[in-house]
Amino acid sequence: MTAYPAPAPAPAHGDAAGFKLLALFLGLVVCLMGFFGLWLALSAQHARDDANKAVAASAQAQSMPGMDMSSRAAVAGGTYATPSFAGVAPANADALAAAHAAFPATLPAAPAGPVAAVRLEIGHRVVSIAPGIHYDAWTFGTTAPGPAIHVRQGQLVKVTLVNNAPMPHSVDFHAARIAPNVAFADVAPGASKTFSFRATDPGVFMYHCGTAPAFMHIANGMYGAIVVEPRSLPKADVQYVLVSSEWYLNKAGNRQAAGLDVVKAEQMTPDWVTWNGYAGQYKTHPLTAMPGQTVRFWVVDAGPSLNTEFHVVGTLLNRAWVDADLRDAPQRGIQTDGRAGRRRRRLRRQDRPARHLPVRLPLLRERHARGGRAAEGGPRRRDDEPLRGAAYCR
Ligand SMILES: [Cu+2]
Repeated sequence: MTAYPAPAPAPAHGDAAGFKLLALFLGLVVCLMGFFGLWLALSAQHARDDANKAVAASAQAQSMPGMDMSSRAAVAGGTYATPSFAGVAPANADALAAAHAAFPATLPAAPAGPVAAVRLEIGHRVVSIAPGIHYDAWTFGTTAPGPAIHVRQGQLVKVTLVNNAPMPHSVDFHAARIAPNVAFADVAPGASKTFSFRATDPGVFMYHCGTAPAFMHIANGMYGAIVVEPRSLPKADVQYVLVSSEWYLNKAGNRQAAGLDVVKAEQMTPDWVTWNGYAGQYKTHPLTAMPGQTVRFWVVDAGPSLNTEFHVVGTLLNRAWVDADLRDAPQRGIQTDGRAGRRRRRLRRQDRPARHLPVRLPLLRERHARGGRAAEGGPRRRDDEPLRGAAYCR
């Protein structure tokens, strides 16, 4: 009997269809894997491009003199801003404060005639911001704040901006109604520009550098006040211009000039808060008025971030024009007001011989906001003292 191998069973019709589906599925998987691989490759290339751009941007930022971006990188890496340097003072701080030439707070005279020529030269220079404390600032003129500018309502303000700094800067006048993309455009290093605007709105306004990032340029010292005096205003015997601002230091500034700590600026935790750029200068060099005189303060909060709520200890302001719209009736009997970037004008009458203390309020909120670290009014502030103002009237 011959044995024959049993023939292999013919595949059933259903099995054949299953193989086709399997093959189709595997083909799709291969295609998808191919696309996925291509996507991964493109993503990796984009990531490399982004990383290269970030490195280039970081290198550019690092190359800006006076601007320390390293702490921002540290934050990204899980660390924080540099420690506070509030209240750092050398042993001879009192002598340094006495020897310091206080920023001139007296309102300068307005030019006569229909045109007020304003020339601002921009530079980078080391300035003193407190006794024994130095800062590598960017300035209009030679100081931070820049010079107080006084014009009369209706005058044509002709601004000449000269950039002597090694990087682009600009100027933005809040008193101007103008095309900012033209008038406030960047000026290259070594270049200059001229533009004009009509001073139609009376009040006191901030001017500042508007080059991006503007808050860093302001934090580095590029701000000032322009007073547009209306045609008729009650007489004042004494007029002062006060500009408040914050300083965010990347080092103490006592041995080597400090620069900007960007993270502190972003976190609004300044080391120093000043009137006219130097802590406590009007404590050692008081602003004065005689009994019976009317004193007018033109106050600008340059920030760049914190509010200044101006208050004179021991008296009230007879009249106050909040946000300095002098066409409105003034508020009367005001104790305090103010927000960052705003402007305001106050009038008070000195009734008797006295020492008064203008301060920034509210003290508690600012102390909490800064962890009790910010200092104003001198190098000897302890954390259990209130923040002190810088100006006195006598
Ligand atoms: Cu600038």
